[in-house]
Amino acid sequence: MNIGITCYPTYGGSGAVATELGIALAERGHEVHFITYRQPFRLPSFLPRIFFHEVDVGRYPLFEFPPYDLALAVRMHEVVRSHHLELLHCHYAIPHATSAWIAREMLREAGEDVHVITTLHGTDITIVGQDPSFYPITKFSIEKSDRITAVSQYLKEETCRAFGCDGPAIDVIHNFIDPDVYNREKYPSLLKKQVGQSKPILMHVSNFRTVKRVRDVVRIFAEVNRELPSVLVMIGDGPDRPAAEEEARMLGVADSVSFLGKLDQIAPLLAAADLFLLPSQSESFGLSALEALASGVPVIGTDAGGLPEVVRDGETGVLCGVGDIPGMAAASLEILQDRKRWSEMSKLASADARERFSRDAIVSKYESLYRTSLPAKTT
Ligand code: GMT
Repeated sequence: MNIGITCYPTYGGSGAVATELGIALAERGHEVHFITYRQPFRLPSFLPRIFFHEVDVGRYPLFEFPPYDLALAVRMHEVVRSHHLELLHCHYAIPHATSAWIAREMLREAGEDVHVITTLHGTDITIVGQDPSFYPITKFSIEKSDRITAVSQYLKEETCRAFGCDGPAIDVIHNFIDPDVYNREKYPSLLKKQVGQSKPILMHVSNFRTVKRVRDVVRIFAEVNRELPSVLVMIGDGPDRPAAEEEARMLGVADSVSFLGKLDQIAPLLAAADLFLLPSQSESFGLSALEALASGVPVIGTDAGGLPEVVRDGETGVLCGVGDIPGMAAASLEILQDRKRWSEMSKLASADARERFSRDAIVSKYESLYRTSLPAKTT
């Protein structure tokens, strides 16, 4: 198949999933065209059967807000025609599903067609999509997609609750990991060398947006560190990083916290971690938690949204209420101070991630969704 993929190229789960899906599809012989404003962060510079089409938003002095969604629609329309794409797979509804709808309408005017599949990832439904400025167009664009997928059962139910269930049925296709990449045994422990072999390493990876509650990460760590000297490694960047840094200074733990910024290759770092902290306000799935589990790192997080579908509470991690810092700190200490329990959880985390979320099985689900979505002659 010739497939177009549009996603946010920036640091974040939806871009990571879209890119890794595209790479896996190309490995299976499909031709994959990424259409977005920048090369996606997890896309290496060259891979066979993968093409990147940059969306150029023309600047004009009149535009305080250049219309990216229109430029994207035009680029989608052009790439569909020039590379004979059969489907456009949009990751994150806003504005990608809307641009795809425009591109498809333009094609239909000329007697051509393309199938539009939208994968809902999280805040496109739970926050941004429900903002009154976006709600009607989000609902419209979802309903006009040929097929819709959601990355968790929670997100499917939330979509129906917030937007109604009038559009196409929603298939739940969970996110995935490559078991060869997220493998603890594979990497030398560079991080342990840097931060000290003896202290447990707690880790957090995110885009540091408010929804991630990164100050809670530091607060949980400070409580753990008081009883069990440890280190906290913060990976990623975003609007709340200064607040997290300030929190670390205020709580007197700044010397034990390293902010490493945005990094592409997370697996070697996860391989050195003892616990992963994800105390999010809302999390439709929690790809970073899955990557941690697959690396044998138990997860301490919140029972918000789709996280309970990923983390088996009490078995591969512990989930507490949003903002329950004492609860998350106590659970962290309990696991870190009992190495036998840690070891059992670590093994189970890695096995469970492999059993339920392996790349091959999940990519096959997308492939079969594509096949059943397309008219018989093109499959
Ligand atoms: O919805 C977002 O805020 C963006 C998105 C991203 O690009 O990181 O995150 C969502 O999609 C991820 C991949 O499917 C999920 O793992 C995250 O849980 C989800 N984020 C939220 O729901 C806050």
